[in-house]
Amino acid sequence: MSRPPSEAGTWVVLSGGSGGVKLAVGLARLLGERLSIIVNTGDDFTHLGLSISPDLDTVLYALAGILNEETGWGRNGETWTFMRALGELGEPTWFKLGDGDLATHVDRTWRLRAGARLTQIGAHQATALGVRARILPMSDDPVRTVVATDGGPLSFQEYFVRYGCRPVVRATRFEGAAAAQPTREVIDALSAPDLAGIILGPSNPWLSVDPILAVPGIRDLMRTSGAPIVAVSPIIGGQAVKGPTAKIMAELGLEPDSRTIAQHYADLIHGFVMDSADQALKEEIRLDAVVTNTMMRSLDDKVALAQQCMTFCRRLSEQRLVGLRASP
Ligand code: FO1
Repeated sequence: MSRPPSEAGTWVVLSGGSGGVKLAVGLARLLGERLSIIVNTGDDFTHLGLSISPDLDTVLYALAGILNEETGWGRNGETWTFMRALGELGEPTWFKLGDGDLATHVDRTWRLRAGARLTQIGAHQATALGVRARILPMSDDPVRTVVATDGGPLSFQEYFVRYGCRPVVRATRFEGAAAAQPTREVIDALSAPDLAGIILGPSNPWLSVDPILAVPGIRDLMRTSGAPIVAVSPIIGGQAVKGPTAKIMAELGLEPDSRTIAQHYADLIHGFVMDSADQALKEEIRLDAVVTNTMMRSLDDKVALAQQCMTFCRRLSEQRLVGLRASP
């Protein structure tokens, strides 16, 4: 707990494929190579023989400035010749792979088969596309999110893309997590002597952040890092900005609001960031909380929220230093 109360140093953000990515873009603008993004790989799957890592792809494209902002996945200016030709062959077309995007998956697939680690491939692709922040898969070992629905278990991409999040969710599990190890790059990022803060991005806690926290060792590394940990709520006024977070919360019997998100992370975080629309809930959150605009429409919004999170972490560090000095 003896971190310098400063925005200098290194920072970590945990991200899935939607809100967390936007915050990562803002943080990367401010921090460049001083930012490590630990990315969920529970959504990964093998499709048509290709190793697809959707959240790594989305983070990569967003930080490289080539993300299709309309869909929130895939590359902008994409063409679809491959998908049309695939359809003509009678092959499955429910999961759309654009022509440019295809290169990312082919590159990942052949490199994995040649013995490279997912982390090394991510670093290679990030460097190739001019990204300075470190994009780190949570593990090089396979972890697969399975969504238990009323109609039976579904792999994540079947639930999310093929069935459009329509099935009613009863539980989630992360197959392979218990045997997975955090990579040495993740361990290094979370145990860096100059680590100034850890931010849980506004991604879906149940589908995107929990798989990261399920990798043995990651929670403990976060706790023992001594760095302040803050979470940003993905829920604004009872609604998810994008995706099925609020729907899943209701299906799991939870109140879809920021208070529930804060409770979900309560044993791990020191501070909570919530939207101004939820100001009325602040008193009910038993954590140090910052109320601000968390809706990230523009790059300015992303940078502003990133700055707020960093300032919040700095304040939490200062308070803890003061607390330490005051204690006998
Ligand atoms: N999401 C969709 O809703 N439909 C798609 O066809 C689709 C294709 C796709 C291809 C590559 C990739 O990296 C991501 C893709 N996504 C697609 C997004 C993705 O599957 C989900 O948004 C994430 O897994 C949730 O974070």
